[in-house]
Amino acid sequence: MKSIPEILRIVARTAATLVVTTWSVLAGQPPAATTSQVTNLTPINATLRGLVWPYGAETVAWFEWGSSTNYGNRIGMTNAGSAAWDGILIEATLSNLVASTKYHYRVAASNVWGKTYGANLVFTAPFFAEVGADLRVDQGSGGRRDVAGGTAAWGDYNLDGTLDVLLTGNYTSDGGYYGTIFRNEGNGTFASVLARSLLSGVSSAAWGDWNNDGNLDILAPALRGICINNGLGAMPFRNWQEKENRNNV
Ligand SMILES: [Ca+2]
Ligand SMILES: [Ca+2]
Repeated sequence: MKSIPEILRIVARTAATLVVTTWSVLAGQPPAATTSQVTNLTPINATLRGLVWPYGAETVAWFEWGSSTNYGNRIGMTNAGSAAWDGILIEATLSNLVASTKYHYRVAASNVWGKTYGANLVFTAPFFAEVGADLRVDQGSGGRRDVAGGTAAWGDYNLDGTLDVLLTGNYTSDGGYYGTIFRNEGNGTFASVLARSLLSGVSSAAWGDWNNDGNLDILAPALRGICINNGLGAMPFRNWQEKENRNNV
């Protein structure tokens, strides 16, 4: 639909006053487009955002992106409608980015009157992203407790392809000893899998498959031995053995 390129001015007179009311009526023109900052930025993903004003004519919008202002890629082709005055939010998510790499992008929009590009913006895919994992101990009604003074080690104890966390230390609230495994749920969260603490004292700890059965075991000096992983699933500690270190392990 083409718009009408003119300004209407309506004049009315009452007995006492002269009233002038002005309506601006859309002139046929290309859309407006403003590139916005990316959101949900991780080492491999980023959500591109932009605002598009169709100015009353059917408009399509998309993003152009790449490692330079030559862009070279398009994503998110979207029908932005034909709103007269409202800005339309356009989003598209990039994936398979390369960490620590700088990217350029801009939003683009086109209608029957022409094409418009938003400003070029840049972002850098970070090396690391905060996943918000909470590795404190859930004490139920007592809330979560912080741990300090120990160690943390990665290891895939349940062989599901995601690294789990072995965490030791002491509670900052009362100094009590702490040691447990957090299972990596694969969605940015971790679940504590031990019914009780591994430790009877503050200790360093490390994973290692001491008996070569394919299951990672735990070495922690405070255990006075090795905690053997029998590979029995989600609550392994109940079925693990604490192997005393008396020169016969
Ligand atoms: Ca795992
Ligand atoms: Ca083992």
